Amino acid sequence: PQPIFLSDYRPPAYRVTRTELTFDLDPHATRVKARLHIERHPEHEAGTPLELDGERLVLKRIAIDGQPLEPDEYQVGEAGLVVHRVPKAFLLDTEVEIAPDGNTALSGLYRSSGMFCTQCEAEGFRRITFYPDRPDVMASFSTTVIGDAEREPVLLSNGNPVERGELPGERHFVTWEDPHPKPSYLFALVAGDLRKVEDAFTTMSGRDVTLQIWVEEENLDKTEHAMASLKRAMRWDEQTYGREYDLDLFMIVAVNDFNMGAMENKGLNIFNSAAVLTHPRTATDAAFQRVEGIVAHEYFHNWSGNRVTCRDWFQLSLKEGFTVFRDQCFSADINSAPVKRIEDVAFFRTAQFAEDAGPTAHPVRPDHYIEIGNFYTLTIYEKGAEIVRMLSNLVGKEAFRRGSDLYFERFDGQAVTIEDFVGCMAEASGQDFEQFMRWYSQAGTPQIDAHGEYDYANAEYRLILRQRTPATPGQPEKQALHIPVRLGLVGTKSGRDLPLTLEGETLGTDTVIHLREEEQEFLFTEVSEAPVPSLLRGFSAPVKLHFPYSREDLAFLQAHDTDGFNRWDAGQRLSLLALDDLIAAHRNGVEKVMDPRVVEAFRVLLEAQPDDKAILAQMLTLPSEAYIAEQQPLVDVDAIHAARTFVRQGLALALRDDFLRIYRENQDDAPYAPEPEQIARRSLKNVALAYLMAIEDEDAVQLAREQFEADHNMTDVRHALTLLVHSSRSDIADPALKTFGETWAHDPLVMDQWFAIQVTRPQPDVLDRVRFLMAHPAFSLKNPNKVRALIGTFANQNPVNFHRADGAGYRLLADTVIELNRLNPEIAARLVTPLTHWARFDEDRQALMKGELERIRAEKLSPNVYELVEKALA
Ligand code: B3K
Ligand code: ZN
Repeated sequence: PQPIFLSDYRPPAYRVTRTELTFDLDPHATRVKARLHIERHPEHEAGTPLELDGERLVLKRIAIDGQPLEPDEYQVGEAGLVVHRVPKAFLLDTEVEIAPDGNTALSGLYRSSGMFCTQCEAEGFRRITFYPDRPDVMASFSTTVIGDAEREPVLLSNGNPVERGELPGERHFVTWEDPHPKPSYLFALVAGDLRKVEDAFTTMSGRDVTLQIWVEEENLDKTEHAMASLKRAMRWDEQTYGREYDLDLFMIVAVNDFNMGAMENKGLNIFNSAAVLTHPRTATDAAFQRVEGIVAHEYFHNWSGNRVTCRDWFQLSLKEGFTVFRDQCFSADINSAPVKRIEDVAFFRTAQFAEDAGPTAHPVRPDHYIEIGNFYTLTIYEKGAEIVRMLSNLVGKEAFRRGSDLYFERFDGQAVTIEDFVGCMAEASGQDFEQFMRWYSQAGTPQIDAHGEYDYANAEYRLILRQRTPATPGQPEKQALHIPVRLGLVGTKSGRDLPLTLEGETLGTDTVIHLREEEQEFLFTEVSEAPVPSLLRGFSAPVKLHFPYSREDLAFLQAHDTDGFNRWDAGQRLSLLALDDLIAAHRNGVEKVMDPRVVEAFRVLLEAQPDDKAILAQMLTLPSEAYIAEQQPLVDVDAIHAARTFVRQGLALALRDDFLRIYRENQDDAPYAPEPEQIARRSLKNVALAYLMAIEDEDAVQLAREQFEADHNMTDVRHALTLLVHSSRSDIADPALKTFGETWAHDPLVMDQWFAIQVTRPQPDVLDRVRFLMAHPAFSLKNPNKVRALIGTFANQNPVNFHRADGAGYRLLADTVIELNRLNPEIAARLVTPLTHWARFDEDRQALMKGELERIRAEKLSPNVYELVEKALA
């Protein structure tokens, strides 16, 4: 496979203005007729051949303006179709045959639980018909779907239904018309025996929109939350961005087999059932919140992605970074903003930083790729969102809104670039983003080394910031970025934010300084008392910040910082320092000693009256093993696990009564609701229970058992079951696990949780359990959710067992990747990721991990897996 380069971009020679499709559905042999209205772009000369993408299509008929083509007038290859000579403007008719049943890659038209469905982004449409399958070709679509009246009573596609009728042989059809020009990646079709839940929404200009969620019959009771979330998202986009929905109908369909979370097809969003279905008994609080966020995300794409789309796939972050930013702000607005920020950043610093530090590190706008399917990454999505967030903070709320209005108006119906977006922000604010654009082209996590000095005599505080971005593959040298650093100076005497004066300018108590050079000094004057700086408030830039804080400084900030995010972060930093010592002690075989300052900091937290329980729950949560690993020069999974367990146990022993009290105070029998207040109580209560279970306190074991048996809601049940299964109390855990598995054998989404709970067990017997569960009747390698729940969870969330010294964890993963490479390359490529981080481990493990990568490389690989393995072994 050869890479594709951004610098090779050329506008299409031919555009399609209108696309008329007819699907005659059949599981093994679906016929697709396409009539394309095609025009040559005036800049291209007559005689330019027409090139269409197409994969795995059997061509049955081809005609231009009604004239069938002779065999020497065109050529069909592995990647598509070339017609040597075509007129300036013409109608192209093709008919192809495809086999949805054999489509295990879940890209193009495939079958899931007996229904037909599609996934076209990024390049799946070429598996449906011959087409210029690129986002800068936008056409209006008419789609006629013909299906079996009994097997497929419901026939859906994009837009509005305009005609339906009966056909001979128990067949029927529906014709859909989508007036909004769209690229092929937004095409969708669904056909099957589905039921709907319907609601209505009146837009801000008074238009009535019908909302439908289509599911299998047994899931009809799991749609309420998604529908409520959709309506909230529609209103929010009107109020926050002035964006209104633009069709009479908006549909969501839940499918069981789906490579990603969901897809924003015009008017017909297709969702992984895991990203849309919820019920208090089957879904956790986290799942409710995830559904809310994804429903909103896909809906927001209707403007940021569909009405204005990407010129080419290098611009993917144009729609994804912006839309993630939009969904983050939405969730922050309707839940707790600081908690949302903490959760997002905790995830970002763990997972995106790891991506940046590995062999697949790439810029938010990559300049080349082999397989675009590999670029739906944390960098494109989450780092892209952080960049949009910085832009929004730099220009301010109002200019950002003016800029986004300008963007949506100017580029409506067009396929554009990241420059177009940033250009609108520049125009709306009058600011210059030339240096800022480096955020899009430069890969890697920038690091800031900071230090400060207080000059008592002159009442001055001198802050020195130095930035450097480590080399990443293909980018040895880095340039200085424009990094906005939001900060305050917290007076050590008063415990208050001090007024800031910088170069004679008074700036309030919280301000942003702009680091643009490699090194810069900021001199704050009239600083009346010695401060501790609170830096990078709210995580104002996606960087690693090093500052030589003492543990006393951190405890102080944790108690006094006015920025909720930095209060949390100070606690994390304090825990990390203590964990560092314990990791070293473990490695050196020295006795571990608990840092009393950590215990003290936790005691203060537990004994204060919390004003926000959700934040308190976050503050009481230690950095994850993965995040601790991120901080280490060389990852020692066993030492990290031992150290973290030691701190958890130390805290539980020292603060047992507080944890018990917190648990009891936050128990709640009220009927379940996924509301911030209830969620906060549950998370606080469950954090407390987890600490007590770390020492297997007898009271706690009983509480966990009762919580499981009370069966009040899935959040509590799953948490209790997890704690029991992860403990040594198999006398209680085993029967509970059995009950749970039997109760929910009929519900695939709950069974996913049942798998995940078991494979995260830290005990060394878990690998056998993984193998055993892979043979369980509820498991299937063909279902991405199952693969993620069992294999993905094991490899990513059970470091001590995945990184077993004998390499058995690696072998299991590689075996699975090899099998999946044939079935579903996109999922196989995602799964291989943990092995690509081999450089972070000791030599023995490195050798084992590379050995497995080489074993994978020896296979006949899909471009997806090939690209990752090549990069990892380069
Ligand atoms: N745009 C889709 C991504 C689908 C990618 C499949 N390879 C989901 C989303 O970001 O909303
Ligand atoms: Zn998206």
